[in-house]
Amino acid sequence: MEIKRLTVAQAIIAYLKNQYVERDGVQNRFFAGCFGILGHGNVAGIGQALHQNPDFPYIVARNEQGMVHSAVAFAKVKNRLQAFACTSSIGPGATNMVTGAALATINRIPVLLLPGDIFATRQVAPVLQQLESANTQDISVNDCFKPVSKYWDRINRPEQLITALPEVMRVLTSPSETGAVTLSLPQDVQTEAHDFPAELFKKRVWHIARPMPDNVLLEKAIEKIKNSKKPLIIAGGGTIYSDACTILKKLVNRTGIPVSETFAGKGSLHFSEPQNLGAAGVTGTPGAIEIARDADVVIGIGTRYSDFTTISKSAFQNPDVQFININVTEFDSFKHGALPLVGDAKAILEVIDTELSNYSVSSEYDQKIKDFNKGWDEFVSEIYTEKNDSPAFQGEVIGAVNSFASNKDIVVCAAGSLPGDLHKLWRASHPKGFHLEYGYSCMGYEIAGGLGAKMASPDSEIYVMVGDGSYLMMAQEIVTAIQEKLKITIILLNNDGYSSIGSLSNAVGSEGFGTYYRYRNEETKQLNGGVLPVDYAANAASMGAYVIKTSNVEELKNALKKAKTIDTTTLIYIDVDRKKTVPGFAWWDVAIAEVSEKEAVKESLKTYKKNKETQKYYL
Ligand SMILES: Cc1ncc(C[n+]2csc(CCOP(=O)(O)OP(=O)(O)O)c2C)c(N)n1
Ligand SMILES: [Mg+2]
Repeated sequence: MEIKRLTVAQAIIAYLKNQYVERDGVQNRFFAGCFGILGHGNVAGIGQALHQNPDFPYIVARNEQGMVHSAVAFAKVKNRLQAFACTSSIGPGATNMVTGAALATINRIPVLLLPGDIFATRQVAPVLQQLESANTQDISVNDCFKPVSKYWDRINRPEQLITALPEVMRVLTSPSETGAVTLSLPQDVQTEAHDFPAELFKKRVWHIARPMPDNVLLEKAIEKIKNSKKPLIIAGGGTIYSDACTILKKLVNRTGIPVSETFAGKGSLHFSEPQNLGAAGVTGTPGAIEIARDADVVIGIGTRYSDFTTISKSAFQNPDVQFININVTEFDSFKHGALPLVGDAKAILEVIDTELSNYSVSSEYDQKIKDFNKGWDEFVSEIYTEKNDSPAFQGEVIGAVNSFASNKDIVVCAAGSLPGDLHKLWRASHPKGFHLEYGYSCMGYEIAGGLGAKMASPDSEIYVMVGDGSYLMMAQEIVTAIQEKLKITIILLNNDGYSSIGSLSNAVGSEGFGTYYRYRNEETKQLNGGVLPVDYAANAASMGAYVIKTSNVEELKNALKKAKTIDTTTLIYIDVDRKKTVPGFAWWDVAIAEVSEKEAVKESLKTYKKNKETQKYYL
């Protein structure tokens, strides 16, 4: 047997460099490179290996959580066909990645995490940053990755790599299993040499399959759709990852079946397609909400039915409603007592399209859907129409960005009041243009994510829309963007704190408590003093961004034009009105205090109990 003597770290990099994926005959290298921050837990191991492999790009990030976000955004834009590894030191460097890991797993996006770990030999224990346990030595903080990883392993002996690495690839490239994969690497083991079989480092191509479901179930599903009077498709992220958008359009244009879109699924259908009802669920359009309420057959494609999609299990009120779930993940396909079609969305829709060649919805239903599509577009136009107030209306700010963006550009967002407004309003014109991380809705994803999106799609302008709260949580990857000469355009909407949670707080009777960024008030002892003197524009400029300050939407529009001519990361600052909000059309189950001294809470509880009556189990 031919052998190659390498350290564990060198073997990992050599292996990663030679992994490829292939789908529909198109092949590419799976790993685009490695993000990292070095410390004593990886500098002599993975750090050394990266140093001697300059053809495997290494990108220094500023925060480990941020680099996982960048990696996830990259893989999301690449439809999960390409990904990054992330290396960290031990202790805080490693645990900083836990949030990123959970985010990757919840959104089903591949990322390989390589946290350094404590010495396997244990001789020097406790090493700097080691959290000791009095009842076992077989544990470290890296065990925190277990519940948030789809595959977790610790390499205590070099030869364990030989069986671990193929498992890493199996999971990362599996459309149903993918998410965060964690390979915990004790800092001594990383540097240990071993005689590896040379075959381990040969080019390997992982085929991304398009599995088909059971035939009997498929026939049953087709019968159900044929017999349905009020069908509805809910397009989730899986529609886009499977590249099923073209067949979806063909199917619905011909049959008239309406489509509503989840956060991850928005863009599955061009906004102007007559069958597009727009956003589904809590942040849904009136059309999507009404059609879901009465639907007799709901076809969920690549959706995990989060509470935002199901309006906290109250969206579907037809007593005879039945679900057909097309999902590559068995777990999701069985949700809501559905007829499960476990398999690839594109492949399944192709069969359904053929089998439904004589099916179409009634002309009355067809017209209703078209009217909803048109009516909503008019509503959006009204919101987007310039009023030019100062502070600006967030809906209008979204309108300015949406109208300026070209049909290959990407909007990135994750948390706050923006995601819901974007979900409702944004006119998505291509499947990758609406980049919302709303699985974990993690404040701080936005800028780091924008960077990853730019790496994946260099020809797109990346519009990161971020609130002041999210910006303050994690803006430091601006420096990484400057370092890599990657241009993203950040639109920072300042509304004096957490407007989304402020509205929620009002709705639960708590008067916006704890959601303003204010000085502590000497008299009330509460955080309701004057506005804090934070200068966001100066903050971004200090990291190297080109900054444009605006105070109304007209100035914002000019700033967007200017930003397009700038070739470096740019931040456009705008104040927005916290009180003027885009209307909503559904409730969301956020539990209310059952007893309280506050009248407003008691009132909220009454409405809440009424809403609760609409919730259903779908068995
Ligand atoms: C990491 C993290 N912490 C807390 C939350 C809960 N949360 C959701 S939105 C929000 C406020 C966001 O503020 P900002 O970015 O200013 O947006 P705005 O609500 O003002 O639109 C908070 C605290 C979260 N989603 N993520
Ligand atoms: Mg805010």
